[in-house]
Amino acid sequence: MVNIDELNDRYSLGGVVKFAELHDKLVYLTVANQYADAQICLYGAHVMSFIPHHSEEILWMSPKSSFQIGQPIRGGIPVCFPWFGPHKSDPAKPQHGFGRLMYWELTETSVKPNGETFVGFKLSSSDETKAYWPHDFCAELTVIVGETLEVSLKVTNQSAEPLEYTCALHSYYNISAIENITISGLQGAPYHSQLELGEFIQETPKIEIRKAETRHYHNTKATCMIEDTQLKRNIRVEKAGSKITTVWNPGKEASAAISDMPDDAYLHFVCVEAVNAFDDVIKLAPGESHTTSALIGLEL
Ligand code: TA6
Repeated sequence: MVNIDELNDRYSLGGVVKFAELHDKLVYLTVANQYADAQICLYGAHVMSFIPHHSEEILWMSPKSSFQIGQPIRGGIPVCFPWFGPHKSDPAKPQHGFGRLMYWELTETSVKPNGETFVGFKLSSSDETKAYWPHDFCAELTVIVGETLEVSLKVTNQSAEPLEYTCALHSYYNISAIENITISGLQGAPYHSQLELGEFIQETPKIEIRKAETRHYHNTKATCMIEDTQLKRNIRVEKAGSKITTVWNPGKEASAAISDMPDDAYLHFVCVEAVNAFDDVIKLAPGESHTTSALIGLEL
């Protein structure tokens, strides 16, 4: 199990990185450096908070998140791996894979020469992962906390056979209100929606969300901007190693039906996710790796 004293002895970095228990249940670490404050839970290697100095919280965290082992954390940046959405053949397996339902091993905390904080995690195949997915793999999740937040998921195939996986950095962004924001960067991109039949093209330069939306934009590596007229800030979401961008807001009815978020949660967050899935499934030969990253910051 994860021991806070041992973690503090081995991985705390002066006042910069410290470990604590969240609601007496899960172990997390706090980062406080010259650029920002952040919180990362070791369960799921889950970034829960990122507050650049002189700004408000960038990520949305549900006040009703259960923070229980066996349940995903609601909000922040869930790491969906090794599948995105429902399992393709076994509905009994957990939605969005098992990566967000396990403790990841902490491998490194360090200070970069420019004062940014680096945090590294690893999830290796084990009997527990093989109960869900038969492959030998190593997944490494790294987080760099600076003026921007960089999150990268590198997966290496350690088996003798090829493997396939899908994944997402399922970021929830904190917004003043859904009617105050637009998302730009996806104009011209084809998308399919989970809620409407058909294939579509993003015609307008700015997406406005006025109802439940689960849109999967294809063949796009574009940087997106979440413009918030009330908070007077633009969140810039850059990505690499991903050709799908998912935009999700549950809308009123689904928000009320999801037990670990408030009924009106749909007003307060939007997800813009770096995804590999659909026509962007990752196929790895033995020994091969792939990295999916998101770089999140404020555009001044
Ligand atoms: O990324 C969008 C999505 O797959 C939606 O379909 C929605 O269900 C959401 O993720 C949240 O999934 P979760 O399993 O965390 O409730």
